[in-house]
Amino acid sequence: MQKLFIATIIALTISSTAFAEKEFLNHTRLMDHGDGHFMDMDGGMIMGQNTDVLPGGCDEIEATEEITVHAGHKYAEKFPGRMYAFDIQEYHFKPCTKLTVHFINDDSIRHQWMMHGLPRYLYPKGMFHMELTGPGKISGTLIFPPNDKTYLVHCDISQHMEKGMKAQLKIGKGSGDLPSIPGVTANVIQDDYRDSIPEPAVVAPATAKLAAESSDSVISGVLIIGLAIGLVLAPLLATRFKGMSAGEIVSTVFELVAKGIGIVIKLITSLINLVSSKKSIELSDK
Ligand SMILES: [Cu+2]
Repeated sequence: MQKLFIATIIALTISSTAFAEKEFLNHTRLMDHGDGHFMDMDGGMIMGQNTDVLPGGCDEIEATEEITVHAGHKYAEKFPGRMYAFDIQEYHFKPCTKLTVHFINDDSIRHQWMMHGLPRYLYPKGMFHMELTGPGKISGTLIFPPNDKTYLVHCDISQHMEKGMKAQLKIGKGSGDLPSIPGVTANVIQDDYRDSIPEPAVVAPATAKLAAESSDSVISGVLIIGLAIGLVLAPLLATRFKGMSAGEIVSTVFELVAKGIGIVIKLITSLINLVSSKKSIELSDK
C-alpha cells in the first residue's frame, strides 16, 4: 500500500511538469560568448549581434528602428496548409539601418528568427539569429549593409520554414521576391485540393508504355551488339578451350578478363595523357 502511494505521488509529479504550461521568460540576462554570440541557460540565444560596427559602404547609421515579431502556430491559421508562421511576412528598411528586433515566441516549442546572406566579414556565417526554446522574449540588434537586397528570414528548426515560418526582408529596393512567403508570394509547390487530379489508373498505362518502349530499345541496341560479339568470339573460344578441364577453362577466362581490363586501363590512361598534353600546348600558346 505504501509502495502504491509513493508510485502515485511520483507519477503525478512527472505528469504535472510534463503537461504544465511553460512559463513565459524574458531573456534579458545573457552571457556574452564573443563575436556577437549571447546565450542563457533557459534556451535564449542571439548570434551575430552588432550594435556599433558600420558595414563597409555605410558612412553612418541612416536610421534606427525597432520591431516586435511574434512566432507561433496561431499566426499560420490564415494561411491554409501552413502550420507555423511569424506575424509579419515582409519587412522594408533603408540601407545602413540599425535594427533592434524584439522576438517573441508564443508557442511552447523552439522557434527562431534567422536572417541569411549578410556580409561574412561582419556577421559570422553570414547570419543574424535569435532563438527561444519556449514562450518568451529576446531582443537583438544588427546593422544592415548599404546594398539593395532581399534577405531570407526563417525559422531553421526542421520543417518549420516549409510549414510557413518564412519571411523576406528588403533593404532599399530589395533584389526581387523570394518564393513561398505566406500571403506574399506563390508557393513553389502548390497544394492541390481539386477532385480532378488524375487517378493512378490513368497514369499507369502511360508508365507501362514507357517501360515497354525502353525494353524495346534494349532489344534492338545493346542485345544485338552483345549477340554479334558472342557470335564472333564463340568459335575463337571453342578452339582455345578444346580439351581443357572445367577448372582450366575458368582460370583461362579470368586471365582473359584481367588482360582485357589491363588493355582498357591503358587505353584510358593514354587518352587522358593525350587530352592533358593538348591542354598544356594550348596554355603555352597564350
Ligand atoms: Cu520554428
